Amino acid sequence: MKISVIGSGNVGASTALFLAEKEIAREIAVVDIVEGMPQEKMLDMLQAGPVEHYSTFTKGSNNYADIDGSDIVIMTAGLPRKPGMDRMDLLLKNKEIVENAAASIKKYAPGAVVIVVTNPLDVMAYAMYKATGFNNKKVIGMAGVLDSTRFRAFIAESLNVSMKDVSALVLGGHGDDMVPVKRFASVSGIPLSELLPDEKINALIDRTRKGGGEIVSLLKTGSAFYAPAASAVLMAEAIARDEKRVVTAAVYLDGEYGAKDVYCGVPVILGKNGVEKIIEVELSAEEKTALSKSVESVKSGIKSIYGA
Ligand code: TXD
Repeated sequence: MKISVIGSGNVGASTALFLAEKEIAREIAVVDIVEGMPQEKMLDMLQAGPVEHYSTFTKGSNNYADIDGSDIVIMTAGLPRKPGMDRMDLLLKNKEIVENAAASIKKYAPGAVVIVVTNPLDVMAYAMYKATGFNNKKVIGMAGVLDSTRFRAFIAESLNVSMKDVSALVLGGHGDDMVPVKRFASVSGIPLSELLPDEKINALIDRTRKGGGEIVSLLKTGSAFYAPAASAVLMAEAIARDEKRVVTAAVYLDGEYGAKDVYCGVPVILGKNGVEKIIEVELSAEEKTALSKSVESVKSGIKSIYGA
């Protein structure tokens, strides 16, 4: 198993470290355009192996040829969001970076499953799918795992219970109109509504929606990276170990949930083939409206770069 990470910035480097520590692949290649940085970070990480007890060989370079033969490619290269900058502002610049990477993935790792992290996430996943021409089941966007883990962490904190027992699902695009579904949140099977009053749940939902922005306003020089990297690694592990994990991911919709030719976050089963199945659940009228609003905003992002 070989996994490549494009981009050795905050998300890319943290992704490589989580991958190494979990020994998901024997070999990890990290490519960035900044000279010296991927080389330094991956050499440093290699040298931590004997102490941290992982046997993962990490290598950094400025050469896309080093992703050769990868089974999984995690795309993190791009510009991060700055304070006051909307995800959509990043669109054109990051599309160019995605298309650049796509050309190399096609050339050097034509059999890979690609996990896209670059923002604006759903539109960039679509751009990666279009530019690689890969089967859409093999190009998957990471956002739902992150949005859900944020919601789960806030629930655990407010109930003072273990994070491990909290389960939650956030649907929709990775934007302010994401759809955290109240009735899918539970603690060891106990519906969240039994444990917290509605207004408290609504406040946690609101904080989840603004979770990325909260971090940006604290960090000022960039956006979140530990939780995003951990979320991308969960997806890579599910694919590498064929775990059939049920998560929310941004996937290509071809009629599912009433949406067509768009990427958006819905529940899926992840395994060795990438998206093994899209799980369609019956949504309430209110949830349907929220999801279609989210789909529409991704569509307008796609339209702005691809035309009607
Ligand atoms: O939920 C999600 N999907 C996200 C997405 C959560 C957090 C961050 N999200 C997005 O990931 C963020 O908005 C950015 O678009 C990416 C990467 O975020 P990161 O915080 O890692 O940004 P950095 O630290 O600036 O790193 C980006 C690196 C940097 O080292 C650049 O030199 C490199 O990308 N870069 C490239 N590498 C290879 N090839 C090309 N063309 C290239 N262009 C820039």
